[in-house]
Amino acid sequence: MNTFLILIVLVLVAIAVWQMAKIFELSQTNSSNSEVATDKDNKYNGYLMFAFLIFIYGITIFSFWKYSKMLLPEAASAHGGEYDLLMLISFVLIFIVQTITQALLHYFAYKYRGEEGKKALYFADNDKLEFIWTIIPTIVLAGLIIWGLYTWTVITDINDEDDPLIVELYAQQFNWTARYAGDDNVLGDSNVRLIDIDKANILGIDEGDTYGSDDVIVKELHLPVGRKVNFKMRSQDVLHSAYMPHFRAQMNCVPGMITEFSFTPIKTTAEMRQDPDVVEKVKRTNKIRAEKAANGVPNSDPWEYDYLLICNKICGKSHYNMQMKIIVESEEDFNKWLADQKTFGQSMAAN
Ligand SMILES: [Cu+2]
Repeated sequence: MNTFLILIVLVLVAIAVWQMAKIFELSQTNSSNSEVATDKDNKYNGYLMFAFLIFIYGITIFSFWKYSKMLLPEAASAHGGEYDLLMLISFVLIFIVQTITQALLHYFAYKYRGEEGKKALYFADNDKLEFIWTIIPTIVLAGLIIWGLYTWTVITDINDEDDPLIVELYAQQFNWTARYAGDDNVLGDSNVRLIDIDKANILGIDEGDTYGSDDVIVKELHLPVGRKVNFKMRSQDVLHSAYMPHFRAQMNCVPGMITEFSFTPIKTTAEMRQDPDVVEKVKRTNKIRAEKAANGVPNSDPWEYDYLLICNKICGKSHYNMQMKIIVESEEDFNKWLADQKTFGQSMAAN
């Protein structure tokens, strides 16, 4: 704190000295007014414009080269492909327009730099120019927006067609719990007021509701590949967001209401681990981990890729670690796994 105060005082003193020097300079009536730019200054600044253009192009190329590998691998959900295409087209358009307009902007700043005797041409308006720069962006943006709205409508259309699997995602500071609807595929009623930790009723399921007795509560999300899943999100405390980046899925979890999202996983965890991008990422990560392990840093064992459900709303101090593993497997493996889990009715009877 002391260092900070001293720093502020030093900065303020420096500003005061600078201001006083300026006042002194202005008070000298016979000076040659060196504040007005000469042709040489303007030319110099014109070249600096080009230097800046090269700098932003350079940093763009560098970012592509260095960070492209950080992007998510190919989408693992049925709707993910179209979502990614929309994103890609938007980025490509922005990239092209940005590259051209930046070049023009900096070139004209150089070309029409201040020069002795040069006077700006004045005209009030130019219908043709205004028409072009209004119509082209209107058509392009309208196309993107209409396509985006259509995609959004398709992705967020939650319906019960094709016999979806019903899964509840329950968020609380700072973990996730999943609940399967059981044999009847209907979730039992629930309410936070019914939460009874002593009886392990952590989700507040209504014991009197017969739909709830076959529900299955788990801490690891398993999904059958190729089957549509309808998620119903709840939150116990604050705003959370269920984010499943590999499936291009995200939905806020809001206390007091049920929100929904639906998608069909199309790649099993085993298949995703074979994806060239994922293989590369695992290799890179494990190289760093091996170096850390060699230096005795704890928790540096080799990492194996898994799908994740993470929280995407800053919900408190352990938000960063609010995650749940997702395993996508064959329908057969999934059914076997689910049959091994205890139902809500069974665990209530046991308590
Ligand atoms: Cu959270």
